[in-house]
Amino acid sequence: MGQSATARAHTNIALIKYWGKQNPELIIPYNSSLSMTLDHFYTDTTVTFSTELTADQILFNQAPADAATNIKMSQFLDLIRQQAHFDLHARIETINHVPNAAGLASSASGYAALAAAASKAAGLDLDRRTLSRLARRGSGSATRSIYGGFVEWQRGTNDTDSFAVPLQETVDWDIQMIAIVLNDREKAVASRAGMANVVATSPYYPSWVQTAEAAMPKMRAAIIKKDINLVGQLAEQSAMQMHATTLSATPPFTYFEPETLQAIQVVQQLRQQGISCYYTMDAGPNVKVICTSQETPQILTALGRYFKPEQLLVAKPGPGITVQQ
Ligand code: 2P0
Repeated sequence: MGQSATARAHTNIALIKYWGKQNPELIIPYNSSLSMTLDHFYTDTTVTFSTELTADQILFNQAPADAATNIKMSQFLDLIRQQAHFDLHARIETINHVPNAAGLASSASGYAALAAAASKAAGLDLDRRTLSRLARRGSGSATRSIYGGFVEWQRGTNDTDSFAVPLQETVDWDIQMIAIVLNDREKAVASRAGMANVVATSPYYPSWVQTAEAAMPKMRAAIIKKDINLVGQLAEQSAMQMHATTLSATPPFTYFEPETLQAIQVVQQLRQQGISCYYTMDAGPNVKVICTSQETPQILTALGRYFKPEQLLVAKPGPGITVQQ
């Protein structure tokens, strides 16, 4: 028996951030989140279940995965084996078209592609909502990478009602992001550990949950109105409110580095000159600038005074998952 399938999933950047789990095992978040899927950055994953394998084999860009990743991915495959009622091992071949250093969450596209390829290879014909729930078990942000365009992850309270829904799959207005790659040093605090520490210790955490939830209908409305300035303002607020929870944790920590503040300053100066651009940061120092394609050349010129051309990656809204057998 050798059953194979290949899936492609694109990464996404949250405009309203996911930050903190009410159920760490099932990855049920405390707050809903809203993201934009990107076109340029994606993961291709092929999964083959075979009677000839004696263990799961996992290859990233053709090199064997490290031990921790092996365990995590095998446990994820167990969820699919349980549903498919078989115990075959799998070979997983993943090619990441997400620059490793770009701070563009390859776990989002990675687990979305793995969920789609592995479930298809196992003979399960899952609809996109069920795929979104499955991807969630691998990584929270992967929940949203099943869909293209603007996507909402409705937090829910349990495994069945915590999933993403598409908000605007085809984006027919001018919005894109410039990812500024500041450095490729390994994060001192992984996002999973960072958010757990914040939930457990930050006195501001309850306020985070409340404000993030209150921002969801506002962001939804801003997207429906195709209002880049409102989308940008709300995204900036969400990012800074999320990062404030790290400073207020015990022990306190931050993902910012000096260049993060430098990039923020350039964005603020451009805005003073009348250019619509806004910043957002995730669990790392890199900054993503939300802007129009029309104004991107001017923004790239301004950023080019501080950053090299290869540090500046432009991405448009991208598509949802595709699967082939
Ligand atoms: C997000 N981040 O909404 C937020 C904003 C980072 C900051 O989702 O523990 O890799 O696997 O669920 O999804 C990054 O965390 O965490 C993330 P797990 P994940 O995009």
